Amino acid sequence: AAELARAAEGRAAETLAGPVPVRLGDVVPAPEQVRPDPAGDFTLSADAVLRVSPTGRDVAEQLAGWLRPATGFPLPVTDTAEDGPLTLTLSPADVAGPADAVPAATSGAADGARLGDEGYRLDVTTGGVRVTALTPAGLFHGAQTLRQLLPAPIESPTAVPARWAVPGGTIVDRPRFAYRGAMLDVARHFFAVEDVLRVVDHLARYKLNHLHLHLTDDQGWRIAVDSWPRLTEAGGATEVGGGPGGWYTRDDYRRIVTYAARRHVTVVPEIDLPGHTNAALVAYPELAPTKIAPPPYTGTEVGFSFVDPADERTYAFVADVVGEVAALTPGPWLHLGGDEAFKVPAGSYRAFVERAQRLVAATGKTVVGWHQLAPAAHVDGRVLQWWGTDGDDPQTADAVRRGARLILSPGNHAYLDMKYAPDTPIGHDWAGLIDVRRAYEWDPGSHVRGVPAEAVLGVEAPLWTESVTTLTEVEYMFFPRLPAVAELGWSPRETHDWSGFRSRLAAHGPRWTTAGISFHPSPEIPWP
Ligand code: TNX
Repeated sequence: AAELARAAEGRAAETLAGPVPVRLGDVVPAPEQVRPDPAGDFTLSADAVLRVSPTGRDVAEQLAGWLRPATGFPLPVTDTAEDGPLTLTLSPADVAGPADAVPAATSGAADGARLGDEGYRLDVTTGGVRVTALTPAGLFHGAQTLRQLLPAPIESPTAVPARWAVPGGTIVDRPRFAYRGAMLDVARHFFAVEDVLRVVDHLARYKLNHLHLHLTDDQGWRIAVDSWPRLTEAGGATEVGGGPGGWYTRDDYRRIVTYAARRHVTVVPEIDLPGHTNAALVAYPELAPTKIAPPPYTGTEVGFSFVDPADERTYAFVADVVGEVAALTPGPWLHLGGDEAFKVPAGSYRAFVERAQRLVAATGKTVVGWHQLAPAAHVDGRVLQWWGTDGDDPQTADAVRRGARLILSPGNHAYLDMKYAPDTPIGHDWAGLIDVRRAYEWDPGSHVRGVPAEAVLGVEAPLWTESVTTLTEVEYMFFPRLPAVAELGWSPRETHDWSGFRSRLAAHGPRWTTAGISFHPSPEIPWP
């Protein structure tokens, strides 16, 4: 390893001349504040060391893990004894770090106080790089920014010669919305744990902090529930198209939530009720209104199945399921679905939802649901996920007046299962075609009439998987649209600018290629 590092250093020295390839503002999502200093460019050397205050150690280890393969540098992580805000410095071994070089006036408490739960400050001087934050999440987002400021070959899984230069200056950054997410439908097609972990990595790169897992649907039940074992044994063995399906054991699910937590991503589990439940009815016919088991379903229609809202056994089932899922879930949310229960009359639907909401509240979790839950009574903290295509939705606006907050997932902007163009080989078009510009050009703060920006918790990009069968296809639908939604969730409205975004995004193509991530080479983006 030492030999490799020396060789890499030699090559780096040869390429020391020339401008830094990345500009300080070339970050996705766009940072709140960018102050370039061309006199402050920093070049990472083979003897560089990461110094971190103790609570930031895990972030520093992750950053080192991203930078070691391509640089071939050892990048040891050492603790500093520093108190106060978390700091992570990356500088040559013989330099204390750039702290001394940063004028006190620009690193004062005023910025620090504004950083909040997820913000960070990044200072790059000739002496090194320093990331400062109030929380490990902030430090993690700052580390992701630093990763993007290194040249694209940093994504290489093996050592490559490059000048590992970082553009000089200061970034002060924090998110616009607290909730920034993506949804993966693991019910229509099942995705193995390893695939889900990789999806978490993709979210984390773009500062998305929630992964919503659509765990149950007509075609499959994907999460083990000990008190109702046939849900997975019988209900998990199918998927769209007739494949073998699959499900997560409790340990599988724990692995996912733990991996996500380390990357500051909160898992939001969805148990879709009362519709989208054919797989549950196959496993437990007593839940069916007819009390007769339906055949397993591997097609792609929606709206035909539902659990019996008139049977007490149904509520015992809901209580057991949400109780077990809540106990396995470290995050605060539990998503109850609620969409497309077309066969349930409005009155029974509403009564069912109100009981189910109370059962979730009893687990200590906060209810999330598709906006079809709107007519039901408010429960504390309730969040509706709006997936309409017409921002004139009086029922949802009324639910917001009664206390609900909104996650914005407009079908015609944020749905990643929509095709990019008529010739996109997979995906739907019921909400229209969604090219990158369409994914980017809308404002979550003012999208639904009568819903003020303060009621908007954030944005989420759902990926339904009726036609998406592999991780490669997930990536193809994610990239390059996921970063567009991420920018809507993170960046201040003032930075929103299509022409700037498309050129910043273009630079990510080579990064994805180097990292082995599939993407759709959208013709709207000026790929290098
Ligand atoms: C509608 S959006 C659904 C899903 C489908 C999706 C396909 C929503 C809450 N329900 O059941 O998979 O359309 O785009």
